[in-house]
Amino acid sequence: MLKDPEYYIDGVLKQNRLILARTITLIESSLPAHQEMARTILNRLLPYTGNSHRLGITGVPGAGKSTFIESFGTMLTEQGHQVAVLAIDPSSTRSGGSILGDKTRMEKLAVNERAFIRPSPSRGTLGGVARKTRESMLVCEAAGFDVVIIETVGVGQSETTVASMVDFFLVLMIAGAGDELQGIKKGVLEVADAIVINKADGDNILRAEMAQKDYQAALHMLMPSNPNWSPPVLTCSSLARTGLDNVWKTIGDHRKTLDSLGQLEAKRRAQSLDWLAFLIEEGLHRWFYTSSQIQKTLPVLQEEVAAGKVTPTAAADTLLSLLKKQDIRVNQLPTSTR
Ligand SMILES: Nc1nc2c(ncn2[C@@H]2O[C@H](COP(=O)(O)OP(=O)(O)O)[C@@H](O)[C@H]2O)c(=O)[nH]1
Ligand SMILES: [Mg+2]
Repeated sequence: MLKDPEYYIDGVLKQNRLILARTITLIESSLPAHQEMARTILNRLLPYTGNSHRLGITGVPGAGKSTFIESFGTMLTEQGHQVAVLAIDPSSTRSGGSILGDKTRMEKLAVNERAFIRPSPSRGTLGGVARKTRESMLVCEAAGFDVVIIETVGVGQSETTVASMVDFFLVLMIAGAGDELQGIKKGVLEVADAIVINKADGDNILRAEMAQKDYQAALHMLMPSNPNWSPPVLTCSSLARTGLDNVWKTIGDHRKTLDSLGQLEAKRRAQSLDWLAFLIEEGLHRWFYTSSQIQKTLPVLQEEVAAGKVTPTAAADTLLSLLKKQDIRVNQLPTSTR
């Protein structure tokens, strides 16, 4: 049953865990009434958002993301921070296993009073999941969490999606056998604010340091996305809990650099505008394909184009002009994009 908005707003602002979780459930829900309520709540919470370190973490499965977040998050709570962890895992629907794995690897953080962990919404497109995560991040900020960590697996497009919603994007790596750069896309390195080589412990320390040099050389050849910040390559061990303080110091240095140049606000503003553009595109796309007119006409025109009777350009013009005749109202948009 839905309560009135005050219930959720007050609960979130008082950092009531149960109500925070319920609010995120509303954000994740596809029921129109829930989405409407979530929008009301978010609008009211907006003035209380923005006061956190927004951190994104990616890395291939097995790199140690969950273990890292467990150790790093615990360290931060010991220093007095309040840490929220959100996950984007586009593979979880298929594999079904990663959330369970994460729960067992974030055992301590999961019961930590100063931490809040929310696994990935298990259904939806990357765009849908990204919206939910972005809005959940805002709710966590309103609840007073001063560090929000968004975790994603290094597959598909999810890394760049996460990079576009955080202040600091960290790529967690492990020293590979031989080819250090294998399995990581160049686009990911381009958006990284730091690379951290994990599992620098035991007889792996030397290999981790070699990987560190390789990545330093690789990053050297890329144009930094911000001329005022050269992404460092660090090493750490999430199991032995070494090097984690250095990661936090780096995040602090990055923040100071952005702040001193007035770039943090600018970065977040640009991210909001990008997000708006994305939502518009996604909404238009869905609106197009769910229009009954289009659904009727598209197959016909597809056949004609395939048969060489109509050019693709003419067919596209015809389809788009069908839409132009319709009155565009927001409430005609499918609820999933709202
Ligand atoms: N030796 C060592 N093993 C680690 C470290 N961090 C994680 N692991 C191990 O690597 C495996 C994958 O870790 P996990 O956190 O689940 O990786 P994820 O898939 O990226 O979330 C587990 O067996 C961890 O115990 C580390 O710092 N050192
Ligand atoms: Mg994991």
